[in-house]
Amino acid sequence: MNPSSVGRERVFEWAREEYAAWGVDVGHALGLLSKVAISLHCWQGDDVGGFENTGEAIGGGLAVTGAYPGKARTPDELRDDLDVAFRLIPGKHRLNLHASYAETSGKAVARDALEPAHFGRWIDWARINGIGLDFNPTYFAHPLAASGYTLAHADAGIRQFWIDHGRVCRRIGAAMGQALGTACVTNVWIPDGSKDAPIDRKAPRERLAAALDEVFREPLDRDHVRDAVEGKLFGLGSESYVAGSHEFYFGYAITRGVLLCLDSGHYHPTESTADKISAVLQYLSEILLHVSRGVRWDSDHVVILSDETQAIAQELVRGHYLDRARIGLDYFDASINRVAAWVIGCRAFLKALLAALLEPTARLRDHESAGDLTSRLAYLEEVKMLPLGVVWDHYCETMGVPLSRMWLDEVRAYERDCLERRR
Ligand code: RNT
Ligand code: ZN
Repeated sequence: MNPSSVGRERVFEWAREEYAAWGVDVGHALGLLSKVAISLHCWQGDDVGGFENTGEAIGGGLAVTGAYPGKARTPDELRDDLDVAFRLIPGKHRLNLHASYAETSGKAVARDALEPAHFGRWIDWARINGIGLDFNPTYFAHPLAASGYTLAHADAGIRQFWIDHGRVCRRIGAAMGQALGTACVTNVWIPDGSKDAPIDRKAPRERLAAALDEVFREPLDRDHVRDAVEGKLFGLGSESYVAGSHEFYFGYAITRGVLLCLDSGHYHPTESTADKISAVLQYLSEILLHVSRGVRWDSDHVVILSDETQAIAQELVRGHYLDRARIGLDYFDASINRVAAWVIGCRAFLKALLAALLEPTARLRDHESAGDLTSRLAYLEEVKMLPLGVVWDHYCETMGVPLSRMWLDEVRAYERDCLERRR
């Protein structure tokens, strides 16, 4: 032990006692935190580009802004970048892939003809690194999505193409889950909607429900693949109507027994995603979270330790929901170093979880049930001053990742040695 780590050790002992005085067991909290897997979204690494090289615009109402140099241009570069990010995040996490990240050896493979073999290198990489995979069919950046409609399209042929895409993606998800021994969440998000107010809100939703039933028809082992559906309020170009709205998918998930994905950028800005967790989990066995940060709209800013992020983590912990929620990140910022963006967002959500795990929840709840709302508020505010950062540093050190400040030096070194050469 060097002198500074001896100092840190003492400070940690003091912090442990501070928490103990509030009835909180720091060791127990850290044990729980180390079991949480966050699914890192591959698409932060290349601005949602994927590797189909069709020259197709991203579309689907998704927009990536910024021109920071060094984005991954090939699957190998993306994996290199992910290796760096994973080394700087404490714990064992997962990778969330999109179908458009298939590796087809230079051959054009239609999205309805994708196979597990096209993700073989991703699966090998995940196995070597002990990382679980999650998956998503890609319903954007494609000529047959250019109208803004996919699974809810009025044309039966186009609808069928996208149904078949969904089907092959579930099989790919199942192959990933089976190969890695951990169920792959395969999440369906489609952009379908319209810029201006439609006369017919009903028919696209009827078509969507029927198309989803086709996508999910084949029975697959839940130990290999878990289906999820993700709704949204609006997108660029679908400001007035989105077929797959929150209500649509909430009902769909309940009646079909699939996971509901709550993306924290997908609601009215004053609506709380955190508040929805205990509501929807009354009726669903599991949910998927896309932790994101909307700034004025679904802007997909990098996740930070905001009140909203903390509220989500608090709900997961207070409700004992950590084993009923699969957690993924979903944002894309091309204005900063993309590897740093992964690390910042993932570390921020882990900090939020740590804060929630270190909350003296039982005590606060006792005050609440006794009707002592003064103590509840007073102590909630005092708890904010507890030495969270000391415990976080200790956690990073014991998990073998750089402490606060230091991780960015590694990203900078990687930027100098690798990313800058990509110009
Ligand atoms: C879009 C959804 C969706 C996408 C990814 C790329 O609004 O949030 O999850 O961000 O599939
Ligand atoms: Zn999302």
